[in-house]
Amino acid sequence: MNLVVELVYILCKNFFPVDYDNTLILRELETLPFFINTLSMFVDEVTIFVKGGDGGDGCVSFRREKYIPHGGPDGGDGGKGADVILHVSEKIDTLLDITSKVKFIAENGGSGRGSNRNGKDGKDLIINVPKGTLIKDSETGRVIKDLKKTGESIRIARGGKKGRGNAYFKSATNQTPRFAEEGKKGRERWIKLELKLIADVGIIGLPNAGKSTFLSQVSSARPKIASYPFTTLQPQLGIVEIEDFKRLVFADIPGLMKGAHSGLGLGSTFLRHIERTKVVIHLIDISAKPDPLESYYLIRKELKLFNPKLSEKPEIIATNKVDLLDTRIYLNIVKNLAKKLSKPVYPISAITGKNVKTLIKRVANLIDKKTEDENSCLSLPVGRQGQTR
Ligand SMILES: Nc1nc2c(ncn2[C@@H]2O[C@H](COP(=O)(O)OP(=O)(O)OP(=O)(O)O)[C@@H](O)[C@H]2O)c(=O)[nH]1
Ligand SMILES: [Mg+2]
Repeated sequence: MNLVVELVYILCKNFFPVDYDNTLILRELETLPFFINTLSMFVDEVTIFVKGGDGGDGCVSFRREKYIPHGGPDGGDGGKGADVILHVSEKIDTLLDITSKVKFIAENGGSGRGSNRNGKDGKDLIINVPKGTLIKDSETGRVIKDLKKTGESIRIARGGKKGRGNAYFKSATNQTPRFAEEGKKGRERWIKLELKLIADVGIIGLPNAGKSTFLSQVSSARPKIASYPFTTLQPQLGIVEIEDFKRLVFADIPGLMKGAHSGLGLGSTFLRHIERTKVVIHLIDISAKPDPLESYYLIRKELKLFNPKLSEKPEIIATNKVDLLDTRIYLNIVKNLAKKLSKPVYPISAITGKNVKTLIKRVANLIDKKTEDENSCLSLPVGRQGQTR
């Protein structure tokens, strides 16, 4: 797929031979429906139809046997319609398996029969989903459930109730009921499943900032790296080993651009992935245009517009590619940036690994501190004894 992007990019580059501008080319690319189609192939969101099985009908039947006159009602009950259940399985990492079909319909209950034979209950339909799946009602957008833990289940479409057979309705006043209940219809609904990656750290920045290079430097992940923007088309995860056998999951998020919050570029599709990260590393290409301060604010604005909470997330700012500049020059830029932002700025080179370890340590400390803070909040004596929330 990256090959396609590469080709389209090269074509566009030739189309704008003089002083071409990456952003301009990317805007043009977005107008190509073909391009958009290829980009939307990543499955982190899927809409499906789920329907519980219908309850089986009850049966109207009377015992008819030789030499037994007036055999009573013996119509059995129908079986219960099966439920559709979403279950968090540790064996699944993506929603890809669910894309094989759109409709998930659970088994109907069997119909009741004579001689008091009840219909069979439908067998529940279990759909396995990965941890971190958010279930929404696709029509209203309402969040139905956030499946965060492995082994968690939710009945998403209840099967219909069984219909009772006429034997059930026999009473002193009605010895021969000639009616039975129909089974109830199973519940049906359209739902949207969204997969949120649960990473500890999100690496964000403009396209080409060096996010994938950084991930490959700190973990054994091998995302594609190239000198054209939007090389990374879907979030890449990497596990970073920290001292004391600790591990953190880093997510390299596809490049963000101006307008990302409203769907421009790839970023908005993936911004939701950083909603759950504990910390973000904001990577800025020190050698590129716009200048570091401007590109910093550009991304911050997008985060805020997408979800103000995202912009409140603890952030570590790092200027990348310092190997391209003279030490005196890059230190000057970093100093000025830190002063203007009143925040520490880490000068790093993802390619050479310069200062990368220091940055990782800082990330680990910040996460430790955050976890400590959260734990101390949880242990506050609130409510009844033993109740922490
Ligand atoms: N000199 C130098 N080049 C770097 C450094 N980090 C990344 N690059 C180069 O910058 C280009 C883009 O790097 P990527 O890691 O693909 O950038 P990205 O941020 O993942 O880009 P997208 O996936 O398109 O958003 C590549 O040509 C890298 O080799 C660095 O520290 N120094
Ligand atoms: Mg990348």
